[in-house]
Amino acid sequence: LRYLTAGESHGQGLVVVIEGLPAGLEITVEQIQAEMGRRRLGFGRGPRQRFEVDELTLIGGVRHGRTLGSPLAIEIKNTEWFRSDKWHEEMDPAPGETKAPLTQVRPGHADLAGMQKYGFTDARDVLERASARETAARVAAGTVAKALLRPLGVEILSHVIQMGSVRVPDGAPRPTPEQIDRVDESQVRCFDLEATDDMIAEIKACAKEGDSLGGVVEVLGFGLPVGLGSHVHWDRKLDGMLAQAVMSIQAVKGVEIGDGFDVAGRRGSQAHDPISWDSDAQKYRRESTLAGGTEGGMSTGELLVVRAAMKPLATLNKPTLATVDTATKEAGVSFKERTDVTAVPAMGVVAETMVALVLAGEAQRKFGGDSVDEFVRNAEAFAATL
Ligand code: EPS
Repeated sequence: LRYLTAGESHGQGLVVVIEGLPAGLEITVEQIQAEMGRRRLGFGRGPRQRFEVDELTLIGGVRHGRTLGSPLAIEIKNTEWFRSDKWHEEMDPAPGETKAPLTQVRPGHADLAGMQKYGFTDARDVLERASARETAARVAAGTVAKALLRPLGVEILSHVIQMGSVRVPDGAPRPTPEQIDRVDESQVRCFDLEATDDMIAEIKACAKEGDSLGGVVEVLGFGLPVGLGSHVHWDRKLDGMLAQAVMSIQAVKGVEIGDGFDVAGRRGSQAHDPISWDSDAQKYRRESTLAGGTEGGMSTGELLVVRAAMKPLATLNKPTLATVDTATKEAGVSFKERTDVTAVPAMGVVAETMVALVLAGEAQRKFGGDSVDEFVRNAEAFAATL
């Protein structure tokens, strides 16, 4: 499974092409829109999320609601471009130049390194593509990956476990796939009601000061087949692939599988998930989730646990971060852009997407199949051998 996104934050829109899907997968515009709507949820997001509607077109690869096995192409129009002429001059693809180059590069963004690397004199040439707007296209692709995993019995969800300094208590119950609506109904996509209130208070206090907040989300994968990924090569290890995919999300600075960092401080006798045989279910079980559902770079069939830490957004509503003007080399503060106070709840949905894309790709590698029926048949035949 391969996919590629294109498009700038304030351009005409985004495009994603997904290649390698089997035929016969049921996909509708409404299904993709619903997932993309989940990404726009969350207290602390900026004004753009309220007016941006995800207008989608399935350009190719689907006929009468089913994939054809050909590349699936999805176009997502940017509302601001099509309902006003606001960005038309600034982002015009035709030859020309901007009247207002951005040169007060923002610390913590791609601005300065990108300008140096590509030889630009306007930070907008970098930030338009570096923006997390691009994750809208990833979520569209992730919807398709989730749809492919569903007939195998795999469900993926996420919840926020930390917002700024507020953290859900250790050992608090985790949501199950039946409870995902409760997570999405929380204004911060947190399953813990008390922590939800504290997180909202933290965001309000932060917004008042024109500052921003980071946090941690936990992605859970239920019903994984045994044996996705492999121990035989470094680049086929499932935990390695998940870490790369999740780390690639804008502003993510840390990824943990299971209790990764906590386990590092324990004795070996307390750091692993004991294995037992469940004679009723006729399957092996691990009694805890310390390893996060992978051993030796392969899925064990237990609950997959992937956590992602997001830094506070580097664009502030009240710019205070010291920087330099790249044209004059004079000291100043980073320029003001319209922004969110926090995007941690949205990042959770994007992290689900990245996990789903990795798992769907690895499930296809293991089970193959040119049609969904063949893919599922092969997975069931493998499961029967266990
Ligand atoms: C973003 C800044 C904001 C966010 C945007 C990501 O956009 P704007 O500057 O246009 O107000 O709203 O996120 C999205 C548009 C989106 O769909 O998630 C940034 O700089 O990364």
